[in-house]
Amino acid sequence: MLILKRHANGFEHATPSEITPRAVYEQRRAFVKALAAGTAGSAMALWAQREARAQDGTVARPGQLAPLAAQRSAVPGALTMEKLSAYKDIASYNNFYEFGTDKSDPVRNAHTLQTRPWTVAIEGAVKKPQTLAIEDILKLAPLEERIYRLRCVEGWSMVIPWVGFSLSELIKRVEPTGNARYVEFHTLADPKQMPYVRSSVLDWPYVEGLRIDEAMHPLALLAVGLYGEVLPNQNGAPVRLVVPWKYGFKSAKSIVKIRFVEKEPKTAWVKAAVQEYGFYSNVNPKVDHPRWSQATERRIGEDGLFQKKRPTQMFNGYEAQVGQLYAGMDLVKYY
Ligand SMILES: Nc1nc2c(c(=O)[nH]1)N[C@H]1C(S)=C(S)[C@@H](COP(=O)(O)O)O[C@H]1N2
Ligand SMILES: [Mo]
Repeated sequence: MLILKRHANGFEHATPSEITPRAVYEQRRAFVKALAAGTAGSAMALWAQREARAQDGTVARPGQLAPLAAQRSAVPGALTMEKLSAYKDIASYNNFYEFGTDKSDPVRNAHTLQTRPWTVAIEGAVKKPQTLAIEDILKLAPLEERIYRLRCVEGWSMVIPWVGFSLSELIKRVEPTGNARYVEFHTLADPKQMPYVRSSVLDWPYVEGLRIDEAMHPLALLAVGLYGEVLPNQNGAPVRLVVPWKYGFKSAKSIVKIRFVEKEPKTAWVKAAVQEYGFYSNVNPKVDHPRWSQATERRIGEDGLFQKKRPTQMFNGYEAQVGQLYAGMDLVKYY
């Protein structure tokens, strides 16, 4: 449980010795030993760098992914070289409305989420509908590390080292039929585990969707980890979507159902405010939100009085990879 202390400029997290479970320290020690002994592979070396940079983490961490087999991704565009956001920022500044609407709510509340047992039902227009246990999903394809920019529609961004594999790996396995033009992602909505599911902030469950060709794009990621470790609950454990060229809300957390459909899905945010949020939600500096500009963004962790806002990039910087998906489309109309 996280302890928050009052500081001059708001709340700050307690020091690691106060809150980091002993197991995490022991696991780090074992990890460093493995490195010294040379028993860690090259993928581990990458993780070592992450680990070193993550030492500033002051948020409880759920532990290593097993097996430790993540490779650097070979997917073009999947490994941005930008400075990583700190673990503590990624895991304590969250949008996960099922656990509250303040950025600091999910890290405090999401410990009630039960991530085992967990299943994902895959249904609709597919030849092989099936229900997969999380253990099977973890083995569906080799785990890869992907370092993506995440741009929230609210005007902030981070750089996050995810672990997972292309959503297309799962899609190929279930063999979509010709009627599968869109994919819907339904996330858990259990008021017993998620206090705010009783509230009416959104029409639960949180549903997101992609066009099938977007879902098949190799950059569309099913993520199961973060910084080489198990996904913290507040980041959408045990399995979530990450669509780096779209605003963050498309990246549905804690998925329980994936449905292949013919019609464009009615997504939670479109239902909540259709004049503000569209189905596509591609990051686009030229299409403003009705209440604010999308031309620039604030990088979390660089906060400060004199932080220079960064220019927001078309498709969040993934235009070379995904621009072709939208050739000839009016991106103002289809926002
Ligand atoms: N189920 C669910 N998924 C969700 C949300 C949510 O409220 N509920 N918020 C979205 C928003 S607005 C963003 S910006 C990202 C944030 O992901 P992160 O907390 O891992 O950075 O999750 C998205 N996925
Ligand atoms: Mo967001």
